[in-house]
Amino acid sequence: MSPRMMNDGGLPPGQRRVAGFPRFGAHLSRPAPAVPADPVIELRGAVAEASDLPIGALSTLPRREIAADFHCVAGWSATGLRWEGVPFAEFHREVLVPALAPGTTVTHIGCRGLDGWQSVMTIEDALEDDVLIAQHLDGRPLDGDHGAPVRLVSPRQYGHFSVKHLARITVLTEAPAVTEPPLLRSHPRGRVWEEERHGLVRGRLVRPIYRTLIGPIKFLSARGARPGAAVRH
Ligand SMILES: Nc1nc2c(c(=O)[nH]1)N[C@H]1C(S)=C(S)[C@@H](COP(=O)(O)O)O[C@H]1N2
Ligand SMILES: [Mo]
Repeated sequence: MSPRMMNDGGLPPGQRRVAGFPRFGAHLSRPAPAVPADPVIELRGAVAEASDLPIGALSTLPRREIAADFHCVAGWSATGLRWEGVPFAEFHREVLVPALAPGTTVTHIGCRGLDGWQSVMTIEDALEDDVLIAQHLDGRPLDGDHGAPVRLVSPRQYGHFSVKHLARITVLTEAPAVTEPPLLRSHPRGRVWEEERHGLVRGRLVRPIYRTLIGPIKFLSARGARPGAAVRH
């Protein structure tokens, strides 16, 4: 086992441990999106036919629990989280592959949350064995702050790949067009141990800039959090 797998307290380059697991992201001061009465994951893109998979169907798939640290690209890390859910690789094998249009070679997977947040992963990163469609965190069903009803968790990539409130998976056969302006361009893989923080600038050079964002974003995100949820120590 390599030292990085032992999770012996060593964090990836440029990361600092935070207490608990802050709610963080674009939702800022908005509360979490309402969970629909009958939540589904929409399957779109290079599938033979678009379809909506009821979240309940996940219970027919193999499940797994992992312990992992969570690393935001801005520089904070929450450590020792326990996620439980369906490995994305199982979902891919059991649900996505059978649904593909004939002759399709999948290169990327797009994910979208109920709040509109999106990410795109290479299929290689999506199929790592610790990528989950998670339904539980630390033994409890996911709450609104951390992605109810289900979220993606990809511990080897910066947090923005781990789409909360997962509502749509889009199967892609080529890399999506880059739409972000150069300064805001995220790295297409965002692997934490390689410090792939930014699409154009070396990770360690953007560290100080990203770090200045942690305070304000954490503050704003906490304003939309569940009452009393604030900090988990
Ligand atoms: N749907 C959705 N997913 C999201 C975000 C978001 O705003 N909305 N923020 C991302 C970012 S930048 C991070 S660091 C993590 C934060 O997860 P947490 O709020 O559970 O700590 O979620 C990621 N996934
Ligand atoms: Mo993040």
